[in-house]
Amino acid sequence: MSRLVVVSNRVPMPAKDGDAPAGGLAVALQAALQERGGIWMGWSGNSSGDKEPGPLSQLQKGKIAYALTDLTDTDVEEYYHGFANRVLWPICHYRLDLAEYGHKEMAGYFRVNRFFAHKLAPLIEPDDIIWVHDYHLIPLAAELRQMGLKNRIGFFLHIPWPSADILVTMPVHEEIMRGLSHYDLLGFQTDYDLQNFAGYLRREGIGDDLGNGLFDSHGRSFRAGAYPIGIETAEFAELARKAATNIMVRKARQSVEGRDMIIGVDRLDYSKGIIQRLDAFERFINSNPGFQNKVTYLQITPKSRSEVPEYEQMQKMVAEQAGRVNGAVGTVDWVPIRYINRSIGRNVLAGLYRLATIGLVTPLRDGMNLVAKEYVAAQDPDHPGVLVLSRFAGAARESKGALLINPYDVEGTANALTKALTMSIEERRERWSRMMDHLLTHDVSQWCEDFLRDLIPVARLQSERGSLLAS
Ligand code: ADQ
Repeated sequence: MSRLVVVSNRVPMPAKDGDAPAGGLAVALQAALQERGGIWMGWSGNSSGDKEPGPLSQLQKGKIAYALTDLTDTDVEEYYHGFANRVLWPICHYRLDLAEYGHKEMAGYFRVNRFFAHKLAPLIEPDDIIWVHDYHLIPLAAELRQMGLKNRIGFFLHIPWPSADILVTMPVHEEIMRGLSHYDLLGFQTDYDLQNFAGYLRREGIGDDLGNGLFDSHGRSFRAGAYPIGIETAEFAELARKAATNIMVRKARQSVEGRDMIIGVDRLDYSKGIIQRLDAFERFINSNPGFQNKVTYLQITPKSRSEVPEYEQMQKMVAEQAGRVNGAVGTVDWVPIRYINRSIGRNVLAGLYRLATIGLVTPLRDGMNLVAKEYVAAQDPDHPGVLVLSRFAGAARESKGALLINPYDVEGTANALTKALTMSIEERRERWSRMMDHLLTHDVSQWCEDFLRDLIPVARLQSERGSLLAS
């Protein structure tokens, strides 16, 4: 069986005993790596200052070798903060206004990808299957090809892929698209992202959509498809069921004191629509005075990327907005919004989702949004809550039982909250089971299997199956 080599900007290191369970993606990829044996390579998250990083630090755990490299201060600034987070992230989330182009940063991005390729190449064997993750590493395959590697290389993009109109505003859009053509399989979250990719090739006249997921561009043929990522549905549902006895969950239940709870869980990021959501909650209370003192909205938002100025500013804005709404609509015995600004263990999170009557997930743009799926998986089948979900999240394509909203339409979102809170239990159950059935069959292990099945050549898969059957 071919080994699997996973490359991602950050690498989730194996959990020590007693740690909170890892997220679904890490678990699924670790399982695939454990089955085939292989390597997970990426940045350690540390800087080597102004000195060149030393050799890879390697840790063998079962059949998986974790291989990490440091980066210099300049690399971190240009590749990670500069280009990945201040150009690709805003562009892919349709925020042209926030993209900051600098030639140094663009050059740094390509340079660090070359550096990763040079660190990785000596570890690769001819039969290895390589799976690269996310927007930090788009040029990696081109760099590996440049060094003569002929392996199958796949790429999965976790964030949205924008339309051609947006993408061409990025000065290096041609190099980025050329980079993508060096993969054998490109995976997007939804068919909209795939259509955007195909639309660019057509519009710029640099490639052909040959049908059946086959594309031709820059003299290479490759496949591209939509592979919507899932969560570890059954395990997460079990975690939520067991969390009822967790002390923090019990305290949370006491503190809502019979009120309905609305929950929002997001990394602090401008793409998540947190400000619009707080506005919608305020509008909902103002238009429905009968709900005063009857609902508690819990927003859990750990800091992220706080070294980037826009994120620091957002942190202030969200805290101020929550305080302002509490001041405007709260009463002496009711704090409408509870705002928690840190990370929470996965089992407590699962229990809190289960307590909430509404999962409020309103990104302005999101590749998939796993919070929406986790909220559904955590519900009590007899008393499920309602998912209120932005139509601009990739998850909206699959969540047939959700109340879909447009997060820019504050009044529309407020109306959806009223509808959710007054929905009959029969309708809630019917909507929930439609979503849960889908999530159980389309979980993260299935996602991983689907992607690898399409990446590994059919002939090799058949011989692997043959040898598995024979053994
Ligand atoms: P993210 O933008 O990070 O991921 P999302 O899919 O919502 O967004 O995943 C966030 C994860 O972090 C969830 O598993 C959630 O439980 C966890 N989380 C959030 N807040 C937390 C808190 N306070 N405490 C603990 N855990 C918290 C990117 C893309 C998404 C895509 C994923 C996976 O932007 O669109 O769905 O990758 O492909």
